[in-house]
Amino acid sequence: MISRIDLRGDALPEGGALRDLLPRAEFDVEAALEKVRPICEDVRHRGTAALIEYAHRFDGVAIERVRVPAEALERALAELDPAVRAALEESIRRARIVHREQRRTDVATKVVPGGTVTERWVPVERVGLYVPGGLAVYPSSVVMNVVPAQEAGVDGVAVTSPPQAEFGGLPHPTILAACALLGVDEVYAAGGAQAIAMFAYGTEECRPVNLVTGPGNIYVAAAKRLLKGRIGIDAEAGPTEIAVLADATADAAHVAADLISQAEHDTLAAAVLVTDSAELAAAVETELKTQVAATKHTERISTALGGQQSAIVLVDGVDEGLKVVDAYGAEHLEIQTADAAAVAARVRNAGAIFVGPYAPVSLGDYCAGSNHVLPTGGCACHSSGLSVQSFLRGIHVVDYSRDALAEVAHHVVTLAEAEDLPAHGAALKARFDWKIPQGK
Ligand code: HSO
Ligand code: ZN
Repeated sequence: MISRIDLRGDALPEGGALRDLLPRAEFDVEAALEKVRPICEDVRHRGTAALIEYAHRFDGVAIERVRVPAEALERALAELDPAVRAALEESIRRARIVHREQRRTDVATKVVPGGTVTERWVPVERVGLYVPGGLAVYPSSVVMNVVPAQEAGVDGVAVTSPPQAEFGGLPHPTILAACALLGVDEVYAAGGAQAIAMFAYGTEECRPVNLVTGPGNIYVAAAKRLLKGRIGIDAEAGPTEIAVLADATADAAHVAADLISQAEHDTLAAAVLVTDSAELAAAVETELKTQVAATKHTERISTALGGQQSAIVLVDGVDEGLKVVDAYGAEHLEIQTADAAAVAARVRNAGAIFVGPYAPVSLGDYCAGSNHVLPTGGCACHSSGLSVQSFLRGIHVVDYSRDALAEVAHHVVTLAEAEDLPAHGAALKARFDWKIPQGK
């Protein structure tokens, strides 16, 4: 059911060429752009009326307003299964522990006597957090978006999630309950591209936001690409991915279970095992067969594991395996080798790294304290997952005295002239009676 790619024997190609040998799903955001453009324009011009129409067309629900009433949030929390409540509370508690430590303190650097540059960390004023609906319900994603925003000090936190026919046109009650647990009272029943447009342009019910974060389907990703600039975005999330770098010491049953766990998200989800052990590869294949047959979402998982985006990659050794996982840049990377911590320390590209036999990705999905909104599609080579930093801006505050400016003025004038921008130099000359001090 899962294909093999054999990279043993010859030396591995470098960089891009190696990346091209590795499996990856087609996720053509560009093609979805034309579909979402009219939807976003419509929301821009007709606001709530357009959202209500799209809820009918795409979600099959008749709603009268998009903002979720406070009573619905309270009711969802009151009716939440106590075990789910306890688990969510623990997830929130651990996420807060980690994200609180990510807060930044302002740094004032004295460049010269009388000349200071301070980096002031200021939270974004208003953010919109997207929580997907689709094949599963993701209250855990409410936690992963809201906690870093709150710990960053964002005042205006709004959450949106698709309306569900089953729940009278509201988002899933567990999502509403998670919002209530986190103290978020601004929640909308909107999904897809139209939800991103609501956040970007604002409607009668929702003031526009500055930044939108959170994963979604291809239309959500396309709308983020389209509206980027007007709003900030975290990333254009693609289907979820797990890569496991394992050697002969790994437990095949655990490796298979972990690959299956992320394949469960989507038929396009990617599961990639990189190993130097042909025995482990064979044992994992056997395990996959029995475990996939025994699990609930067999069909979805079989499609994901059998897709072109998933594979078992055979390599000569752990060093070669490291090259492969770096070229791949997985959203989630598990290291299941001897001396896993030392191997993990050598990884350059991954959204999050899970070290050793007792750190499965599922732990990180819910309760490790780490964030599960992570870069996909190889973006881990240039981007990070969601954190407090995602919701902050570092503003340089420049404060120079007359003497400090006088000391450097001639250099500024020289550089301005070298760039043929004499008016830049004039802004300094004007401050010194048009006579530029020659510095020390
Ligand atoms: N693995 C997903 C997050 C998730 N898993 C939510 C379960 N629920 C992307 O990191
Ligand atoms: Zn997951």
